[in-house]
Amino acid sequence: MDFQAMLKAEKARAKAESAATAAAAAAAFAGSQHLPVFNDLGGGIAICEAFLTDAEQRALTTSIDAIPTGDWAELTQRRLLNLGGVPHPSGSWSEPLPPDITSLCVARLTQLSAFPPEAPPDHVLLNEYHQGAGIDPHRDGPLFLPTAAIVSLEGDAVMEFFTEQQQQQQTGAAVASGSGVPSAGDACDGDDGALSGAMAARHPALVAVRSVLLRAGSCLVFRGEAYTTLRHGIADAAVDIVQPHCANARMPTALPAALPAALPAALPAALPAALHAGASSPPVLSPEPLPVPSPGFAPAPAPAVGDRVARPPRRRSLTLRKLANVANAVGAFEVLGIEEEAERLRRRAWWLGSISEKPRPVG
Ligand SMILES: O=C(O)CCC(=O)C(=O)O
Repeated sequence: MDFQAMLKAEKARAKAESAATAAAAAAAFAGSQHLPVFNDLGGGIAICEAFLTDAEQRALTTSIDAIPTGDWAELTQRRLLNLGGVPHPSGSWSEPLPPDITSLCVARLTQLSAFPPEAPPDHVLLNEYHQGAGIDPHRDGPLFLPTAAIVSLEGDAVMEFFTEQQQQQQTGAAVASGSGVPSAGDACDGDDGALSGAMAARHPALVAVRSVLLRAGSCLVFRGEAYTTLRHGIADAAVDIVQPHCANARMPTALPAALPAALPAALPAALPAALHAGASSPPVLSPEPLPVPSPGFAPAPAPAVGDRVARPPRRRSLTLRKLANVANAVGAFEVLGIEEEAERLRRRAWWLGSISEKPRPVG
């Protein structure tokens, strides 16, 4: 019996089944009267708590599982996969996105006005974290237009947005000492706080100004200065503790009303109008559970400040963006010539070298 062939056939069957689920879900979504909503968290940051149903998350997980291992870039904390091509400063080489990501994520993001229909995201960075691993504070940079959407799969984590101390003092909207908003290192710590302390020591000039709990199935969008000026990152932690500056947490009645001022005043509320629906002065801390849009898209209850949220054994996220400059659009089934393939590999090697996290040592 040829077990390799059986395994391959089983993977292909599972992939076809999840693609069919994704297509059916996308069709149902397109015809739905009750769409999920993005909640504006202020400062160019918004979250859709229930962007994907459980069945849609499972469908995406199955198709990600079917991706050959060799395509991934193995780093110390996580592994990464470019879908949609290789970003590069002298022009990216784009490729079509997998159909289930297009139908479940890209179409939905434009339908919910997170991206304009004429400029949908065309690139996905797939992150897969080892348990308790995070990602250092960083900016996504100019290879993409300044809007990012992060879809979380398989478990929860807290994302922090950071400013530099000096910049924060200049805007006059600093997180005042004693305001209750912790520094970068306190923002989401593990069981004993030691890990977050290590993060603070590595980045003494950064201060966390806002955090967002990313639940499995949610989609975070940030744009404008939240993309170009702030850094974002996830602490290494077994457990996240929801802090007072967590923008999608319930506000305990005892908290001072001044907390929303934590984000620098200069940040524009730059999200498209649809993301601002009903929020002329967007609430930063939501006192009520978030609205329930439709069956299948019911978000989990909003976390409360102080809640402990365990990280999953493995967390995946899809970062969807639009490439700023495409030099070569490679077709889905196009076979590259030797020279072209060598150039694609050179660009991929550059991309790999541009990631600050080190590749995992071989062996
Ligand atoms: O995994 C996440 O939620 C964050 C990913 C991220 O920051 C990135 O891809 O730039």
